[in-house]
Amino acid sequence: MSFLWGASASHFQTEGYGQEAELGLSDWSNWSHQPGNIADGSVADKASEFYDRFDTDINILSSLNLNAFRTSINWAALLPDAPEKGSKRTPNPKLLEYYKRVLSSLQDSGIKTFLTLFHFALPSWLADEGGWLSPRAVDEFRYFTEILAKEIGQYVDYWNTVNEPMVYVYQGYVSGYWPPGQKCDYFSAFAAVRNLLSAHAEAYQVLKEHCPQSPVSFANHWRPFIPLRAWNPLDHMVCYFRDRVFNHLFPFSISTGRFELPVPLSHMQEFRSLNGEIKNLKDSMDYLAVNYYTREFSLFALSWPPDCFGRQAEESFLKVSDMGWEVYPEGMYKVLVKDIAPYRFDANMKERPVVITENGYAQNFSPDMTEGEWSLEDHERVDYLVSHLISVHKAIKAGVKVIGYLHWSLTDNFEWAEGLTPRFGLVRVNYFDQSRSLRKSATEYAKIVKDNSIPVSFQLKES
Ligand code: IFM
Repeated sequence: MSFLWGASASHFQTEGYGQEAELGLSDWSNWSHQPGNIADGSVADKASEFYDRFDTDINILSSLNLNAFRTSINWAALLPDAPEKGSKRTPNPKLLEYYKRVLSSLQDSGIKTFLTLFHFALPSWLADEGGWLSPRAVDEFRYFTEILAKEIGQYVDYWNTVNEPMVYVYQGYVSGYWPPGQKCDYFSAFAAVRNLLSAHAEAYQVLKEHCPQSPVSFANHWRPFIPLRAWNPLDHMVCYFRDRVFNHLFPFSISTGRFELPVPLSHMQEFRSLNGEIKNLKDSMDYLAVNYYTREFSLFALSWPPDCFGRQAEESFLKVSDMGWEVYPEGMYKVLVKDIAPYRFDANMKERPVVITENGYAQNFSPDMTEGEWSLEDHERVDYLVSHLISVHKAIKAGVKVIGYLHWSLTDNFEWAEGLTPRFGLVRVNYFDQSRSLRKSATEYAKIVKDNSIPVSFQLKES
């Protein structure tokens, strides 16, 4: 099989499904319409109009020589109603038809499909009754997965059950920047993680039953945590703790089949009730889906009671993107060679292939920008892309079985609480008329993909 070169996206950030905002179908559509929740005041009602323009975007993928694409399914619009006791609902036929058209045109263009089932947006009715804390969430997710497996399973090459579960719970229950907007609610955060693990395990079973040929995983956001003060043992402790929770809690639970909070949480009465085995969880991961962007300096923060999560340092030491994220390609190598090492082999010692399912660089440009050359000469993104690909290549040479790289993102899109301003696209979107323009990063990426190698000039620059 040739290397998978692709791009990644998600439905809410790109789709612009008309009725979603109009009828308030998802928690994110409602949240983004409440004043103050989105930094630049924008909404995702139209986003990059993938719903109406997927043909154009698939043609762009092909023109860039890409052979893989990842997106997600709009759960909220597919199954907008709460289940009545005992009865099952029919999925929105128009939307199902749309996904069939998207996925089959990708296949017809020779593009492998990666499909994410939960990428941060919940049906409103489920969010209203507690989201991932609702006792119905896991069953509903299983039902949703079953519909997709039966209806569109034939078009999906790789499944991702859940995207970045720890980012999701952190933003929703600790920072409060995302729905449900709770701050420092650690118990709910970990209870949601437990239910997300159960949901993943159920979905894995369903997909194995209906689509046994397609590998299933979840996408983990990996972020190396670095002690701000190398001499300070408390900063080291904070980093150790953040790493155990943010990077490892989900994959470690999958490899053991148990949910175990790290010390000291596991000694606390309230949290202890969450620990324990999760049905069907053990080893439910066929490949490793790695999202990597940056590293994070952390430090111990004085507080009572002591906060074992510490806090993120404000300092940065390298060039940063407009998200404030340091450009640290060495981190990609570290993640691939060291951090994911405990999960590279399944219980039968079969090696799991690795796919970089996200990696990208943002630059801020107001959503009001229209015609002109702005942002097209994106040398910073080219440097980011190439330096990270060099790290991926080094990891392959070191023996890691990386089979694909999907850049985040194909087009500019809606960056959650930051709105439409951060532009992650290889392809610029002019939100005024939705026209697409290739950035320099797109054409450079297309050349790399065509040659299946990084030009020597870039490699020399790196060494
Ligand atoms: O845009 C997000 C995506 O939805 C999940 N991973 C990180 C990206 C950039 O923040």
